Amino acid sequence: MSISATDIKKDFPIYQHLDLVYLDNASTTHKPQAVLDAVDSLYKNANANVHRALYDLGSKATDRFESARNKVGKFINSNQAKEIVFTSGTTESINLLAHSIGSTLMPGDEILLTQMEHHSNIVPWQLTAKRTGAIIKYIPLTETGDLDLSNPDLYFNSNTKIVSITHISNVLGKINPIKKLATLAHNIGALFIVDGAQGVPHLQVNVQELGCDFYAFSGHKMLGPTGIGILWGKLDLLDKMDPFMGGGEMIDTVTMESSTWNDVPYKFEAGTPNFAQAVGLGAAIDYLEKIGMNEIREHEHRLTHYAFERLTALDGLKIYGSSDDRAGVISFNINGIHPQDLAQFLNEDNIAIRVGHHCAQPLLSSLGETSTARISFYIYNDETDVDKFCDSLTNIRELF
Ligand code: C6P
Repeated sequence: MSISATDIKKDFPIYQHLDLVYLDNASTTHKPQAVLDAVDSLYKNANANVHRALYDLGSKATDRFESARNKVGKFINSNQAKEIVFTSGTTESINLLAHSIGSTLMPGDEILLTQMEHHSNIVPWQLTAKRTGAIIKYIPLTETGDLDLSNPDLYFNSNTKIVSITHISNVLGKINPIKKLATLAHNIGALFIVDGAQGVPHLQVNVQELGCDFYAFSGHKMLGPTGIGILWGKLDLLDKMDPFMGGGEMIDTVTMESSTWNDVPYKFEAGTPNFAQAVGLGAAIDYLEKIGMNEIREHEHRLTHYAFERLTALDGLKIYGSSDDRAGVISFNINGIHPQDLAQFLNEDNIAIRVGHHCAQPLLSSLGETSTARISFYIYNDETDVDKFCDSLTNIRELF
């Protein structure tokens, strides 16, 4: 069944009191009442520290927290719930990997990234490279904004130990060929990590079918609360890894001299976890599953196609990247209008878009830009939003 954005908007309190055209979903998404209720109910009815409190409230909180872990595991088809590590977001998930598997690298080992990565999938590896003497290489892009895989031997070689690539570019919206990249990485014995910040919210992700070793994503980009994210990893790999942070719950024993570690996933969850936010993420997954991830993909695909048609009809407007293999993200510039000015004028019409470098400066440099405007869709957007946005663009252009 196709999605009715008008009906969906009724589930989101923000649309009840704001007349808003929100086109900044790659940045963060709004929350349906069901997610707000789940967090509220946790605090009202089951608030106690998880895995520590030996009284009824503690059991209730732990049950809800672990049930959220189960839901996340099923949602991405993890083998077992233990493979789901709660973090604060994609950024922390990738830092965990860069710290933990990064510390096994030797001078001259190679880390392979791409030119379309978000800073969260560049900077942690730069810190690792600085610590270990490893070298970072980048797969470049073609003119259409796709990864240039015409000569993979240039990048995938026997020195490559880690390959870490975004599922979907947050600037170009390009959906990368993850299965193919996983095979290229595994053929040379490298670990394969996917930055799924823009993937899980918009596609039916099946980590086993994708063939990756690790997959990282954030709750707030998929209707969930801020402060909660996921690192999924294959159990045997997680088992072998050292912890990232030290503190409560991640240990088995502690003496004054040394410590031993708790089992996965707790080994990676030092301190009190964001359990209320995890429960909120569980509710977000329930909400998304009720709609259906394939329906969501279909809805965004149709909307993106429509926006492409309307935008390409405007003179002087340049869209970055071709329309093929694209999720609901479009970056563009208009001749003679700085993106910052554009955002301000659109804001006067209650239209929210993101402008700037989108935390992807190397990508922007490769496009020859320092800033672009970007629109990105989710389930509550429809053609009316695109029309209001394009009409406003046309008016702004006339002003300039
Ligand atoms: N991109 C955007 O407007 P966090 O902040 O940890 O939830 O996600 C980081 C991140 C990692 N990878 C990709 C591909 C991303 O798009 C993001 C977040 C937002 O594009 C905020 S900069």
